[in-house]
Amino acid sequence: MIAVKSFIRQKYSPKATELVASFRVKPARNISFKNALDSIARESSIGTWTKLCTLTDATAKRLGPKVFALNQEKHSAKIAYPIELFEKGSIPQFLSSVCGNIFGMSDVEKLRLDDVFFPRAYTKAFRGPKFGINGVRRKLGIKKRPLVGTIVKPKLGLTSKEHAKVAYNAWLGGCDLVKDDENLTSLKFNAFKKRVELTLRMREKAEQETGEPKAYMPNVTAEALEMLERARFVKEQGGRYAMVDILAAGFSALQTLRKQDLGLILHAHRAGHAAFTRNNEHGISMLVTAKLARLAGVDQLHVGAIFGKMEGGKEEVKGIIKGITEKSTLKPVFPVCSGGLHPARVYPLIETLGNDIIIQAGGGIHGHPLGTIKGARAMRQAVEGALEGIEPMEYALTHKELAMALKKWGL
Ligand code: CAP
Ligand code: MG
Repeated sequence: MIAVKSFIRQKYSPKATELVASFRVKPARNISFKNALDSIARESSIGTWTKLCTLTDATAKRLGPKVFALNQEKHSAKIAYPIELFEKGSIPQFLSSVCGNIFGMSDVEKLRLDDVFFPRAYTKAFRGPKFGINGVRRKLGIKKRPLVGTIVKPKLGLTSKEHAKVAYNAWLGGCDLVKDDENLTSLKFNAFKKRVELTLRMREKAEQETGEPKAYMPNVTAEALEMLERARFVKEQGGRYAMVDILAAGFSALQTLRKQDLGLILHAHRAGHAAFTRNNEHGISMLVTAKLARLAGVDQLHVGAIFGKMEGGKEEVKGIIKGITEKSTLKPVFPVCSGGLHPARVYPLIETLGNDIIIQAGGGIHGHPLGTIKGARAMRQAVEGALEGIEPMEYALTHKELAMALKKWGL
């Protein structure tokens, strides 16, 4: 290979205006750690595989990245990129740079983007969440406790009318939020508009009967223009939320939806993320994905449930929560814990993550032996018990719906 200038620095302190990416890399055979890092830095910024007649030293100096904090044992290093390399307010352009060609280069066998630091000058150009944790709490009138939500189950198969009835039961039993499942969009047996109309009507009835604010999170995911149309329809019908499968719809469509500023709280489902986040040695971490979702402007995001059916341990989930709630020019995103949760798992979840979470259970509510209403009641009891610091077994002595849930699913 023809020698090209190295971007590696023995010592470097990134400027406050630089975007810093943390990578781990396993170089391909016959490629040194440093050469692999140089290839990554070049390809994700201003260069290519060879020395260019068209790239002046002045440009390389002004816009070139810096590779630093090398740790060969851990295979890790950081790259600082001048902010001028990034289009303000564009997630697609960021993805094409730092999450682009580099993952397919033959110089690397494995490459993992673990984390990204976005400088203030960069985050400022994004809208971020319109409501964030406090805004959502205000809308629902819930000051401190975790929010309780459900996913109408079965995932697919109910008619719009049946769907609305299940939602109603969940609200009556004590759920604050009811959402569609990720693959329920607009289907022959359950069309979007009819479902939204009927379910919102049931929401009003449930609000009147319980005296509690309730919310429905309809899944608007579709081709971008259709998705906007569906979100507008939700707004017209008096809805407060739109749910989006953010990776299926894509960040571009998500940003477009956020820019409409419809006043809807955006709930982000992350279906499909594990295709590129799960392999710890290759791909893009969920933490980075979550930070992008915050930039784009979701108000709530699935982050993992630690004790549930999906992969994702305590450290990872806590790290993601930190990434979407830490101090920034952007509002904090409400973390959503979902997937395989049931009443017995609520206590350790709250003990581990605190109160600023949304706890969702689909199977863990509609699978209750006495049905959805009692299932939702058992979940609320589990939350109440945990907030009082009473272990589920003890709380169940005086709460029969919780007792039945524990009997079915165990601790
Ligand atoms: C939960 C859920 C969510 C998962 C996805 C489901 O249902 O609706 O899609 O939470 O995982 O269909 O599995 P259950 P994550 O309560 O019945 O498991 O939140 O980790 O993205
Ligand atoms: Mg689901």
